[in-house]
Amino acid sequence: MPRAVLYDYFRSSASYRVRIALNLKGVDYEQRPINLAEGAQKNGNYRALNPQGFVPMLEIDGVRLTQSLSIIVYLDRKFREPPLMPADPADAAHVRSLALTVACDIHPLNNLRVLKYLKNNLGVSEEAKDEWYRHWVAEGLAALEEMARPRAGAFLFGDQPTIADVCLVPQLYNARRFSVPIADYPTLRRADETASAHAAFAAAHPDRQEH
Ligand SMILES: N[C@@H](CCC(=O)N[C@@H](CS)C(=O)NCC(=O)O)C(=O)O
Repeated sequence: MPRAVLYDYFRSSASYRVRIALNLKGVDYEQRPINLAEGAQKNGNYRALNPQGFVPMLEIDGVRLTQSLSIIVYLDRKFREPPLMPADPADAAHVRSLALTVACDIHPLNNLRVLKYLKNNLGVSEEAKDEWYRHWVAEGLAALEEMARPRAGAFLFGDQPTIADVCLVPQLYNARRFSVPIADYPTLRRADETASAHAAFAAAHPDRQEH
């Protein structure tokens, strides 16, 4: 019997973050795919469970959790090993700020509903929409590279994966998917490469999910 049920979508980067965290913590889970391409997130049954109509959502220990970072913090507090945040408060603030740069400043400008709104409601061309995407991703990743570099190791902070890597890897997957150049971000690429060789990250990859 799986310990948890994850409502996700294979290409959703917020879902990808939670899959990585569940794998790192060794939590057994069952997936319930919500097909974003078909608009299943807007379906009344799903909205009744999650009024925002987003994935991911996690049911675990008799509670229903939304918002990927909130879910990951729950997992980190509930399952102590391996810790996804450093113990030192200043180190933890640094790592959290790397994660939030991705989750609050890059990803929300570029997710499906924003891109759809630009195109369908504001009449923005396909070309301008792609330019919007590339602009915000490039600006965010450039800042992240500078922020992470001084304290990075094999991962974004030192040599163990943290919540910052959990957010980075899906964002770089998306960047590649939409042909955003990432050559100028050696620190981010190194962390991504290290993570890709880690079984917990590899098993969470979109290509390894059923859909
Ligand atoms: N802040 C939320 C963002 C969740 C989110 O944007 N999910 C996207 C997929 S990555 C989604 O469900 N989009 C549905 C839509 O745009 O209609 C989190 O971190 O969980």
